[in-house]
Amino acid sequence: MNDNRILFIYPKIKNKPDLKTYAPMAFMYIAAYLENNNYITELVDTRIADFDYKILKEKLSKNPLYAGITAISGFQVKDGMAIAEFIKRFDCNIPVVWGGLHGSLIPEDILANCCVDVVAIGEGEKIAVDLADYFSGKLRNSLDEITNIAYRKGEKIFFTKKKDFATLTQRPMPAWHLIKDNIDNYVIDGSIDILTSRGCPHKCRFCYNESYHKRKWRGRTTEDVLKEVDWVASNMKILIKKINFIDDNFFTNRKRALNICRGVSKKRLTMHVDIRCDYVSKSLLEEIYSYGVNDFYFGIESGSQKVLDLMHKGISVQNIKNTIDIMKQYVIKSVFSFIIGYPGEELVDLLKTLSIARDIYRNIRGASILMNIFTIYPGTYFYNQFKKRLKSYGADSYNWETARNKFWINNKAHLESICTLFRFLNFSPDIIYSGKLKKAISNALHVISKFRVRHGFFNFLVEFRIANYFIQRRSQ
Ligand code: B12
Ligand code: SF4
Repeated sequence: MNDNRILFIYPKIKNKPDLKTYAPMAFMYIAAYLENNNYITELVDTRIADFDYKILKEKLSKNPLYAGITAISGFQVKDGMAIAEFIKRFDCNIPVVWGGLHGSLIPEDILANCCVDVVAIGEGEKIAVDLADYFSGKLRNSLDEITNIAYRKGEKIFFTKKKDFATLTQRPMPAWHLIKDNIDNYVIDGSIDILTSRGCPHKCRFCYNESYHKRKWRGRTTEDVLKEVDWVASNMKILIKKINFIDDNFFTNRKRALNICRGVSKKRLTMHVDIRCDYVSKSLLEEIYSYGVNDFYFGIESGSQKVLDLMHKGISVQNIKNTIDIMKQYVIKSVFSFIIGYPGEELVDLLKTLSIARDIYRNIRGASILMNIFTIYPGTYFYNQFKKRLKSYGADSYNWETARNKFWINNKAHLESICTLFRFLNFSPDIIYSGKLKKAISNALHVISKFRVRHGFFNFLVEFRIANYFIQRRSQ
């Protein structure tokens, strides 16, 4: 076994590779810590197009201390399991460590696969170093001495002591230098991801935050963030034009967020931010726009106050309307995201949501609408309520997507057609078909979706039902 090398693997997000993807943030944060402790880290990112199992074999032949796999709920877990099995078939002595949100929230599901030895629960920086010390035999005689993990010994699963999350100050900068040569894979139209904080003080019932971060928000200092932005903008072979803040809630501390935006503007970069509608005001948007924030994401979720309240979203329909009114004055890129099919939503609520979506489409230039059917993710309110039932539908870590059985919805086909309609409206790249006939059909559906949204015709969506059938068949 190599005494100081750790291999980190990102499984695929969907059953085909992406041309470009999000920066491997978990890897970079963890690698920085490992490097500080004299370990060498290597990355295999299967999400990107040129991945081949040969690459994985080659890295495994170097006998890493352990192989770390990261995954969020969905296909990535399924692919991660296949990778864990591949590793054990290649060399059953290489320990497999699993991390990320999904495993942190339901570690026992992950450890049900005997190819995974340890699950890191929560933040991984310290755990990764502790495990490296353990597997190299340098420190610690037993896994029990490492906090925040679950591990399997034979048939039994053990949980070690829990420790609270640490602060985000005085940490090494994420190890961008390790992906510098492959940065082309992670820069989308000149924009690069930066994470400035973790957690969120709100308690939306569909979100992992309440159970994972316990409503605690931790931010990095403005200076620390700007140092990273500076490094990234100056050291990449690709011209970086925009910073994509991927925080759960960037504006939790408004003063800090504004200082960061002001600082980034001095570096002549533009920015993308997510912002809650109850935080929005004309003066705030004007100020951040003047700093170069020209790309927004708003979690609208629903046009019905009743559903917003059921979600514990903590915003009002009036907040949403104000946001829309302000955004009507700009011609900038913005995404408005909706959830339909939430438990308790009735037809009248759905119609309110569609009416808001229509208003956005008709009046905000540069806006895209994301319409998704509610999915129950681990660690959320409904997961705890319906755990048994979800499992009986096969919604386990191996095949999370079967949670899409959505047993609480009785008009599923109609809701799916609505989502498909909005995908065609945006012309999402993943539904543009190749081939002349397919492209012509796609174009026609795009035109029909525009017409339907403009005039508010959301009944008898036969054409999108048929499209849906083919899209689902294609992705199987
Ligand atoms: C980038 C991103 C993506 C990327 C892919 C990320 C990836 N892993 O490949 C894309 C855009 C593809 C994506 C897609 C989706 N995403 Co997303 N995404 C994010 C985002 C914005 C940032 C993730 C990130 O890099 N975080 C920063 C790093 C540092 O944190 P981390 O990954 O948790 O890693 C830490 C620990 O978990 C741990 N750790 C992680 N891995 C490992 C491995 C080892 C070995 C160890 C020891 C430790 C460890 O240590 C790390 C450092 O402390 C988060 C929001 C957020 N702010 O986190 C949402 C988030 C993860 N996404 C979410 C969702 C819901 C989705 C979608 C389902 C959305 C949708 N409706 O389609 C899809 C999934 C699609 C699919 N087919 O499955 C949810 C949570 C989902 C869940 N339960 O896992 C989040 C939290 C957003 C939210 N607030 O709801 N996403
Ligand atoms: S505001 Fe966003 S990040 Fe915070 S709990 Fe709600 S959905 Fe999650």
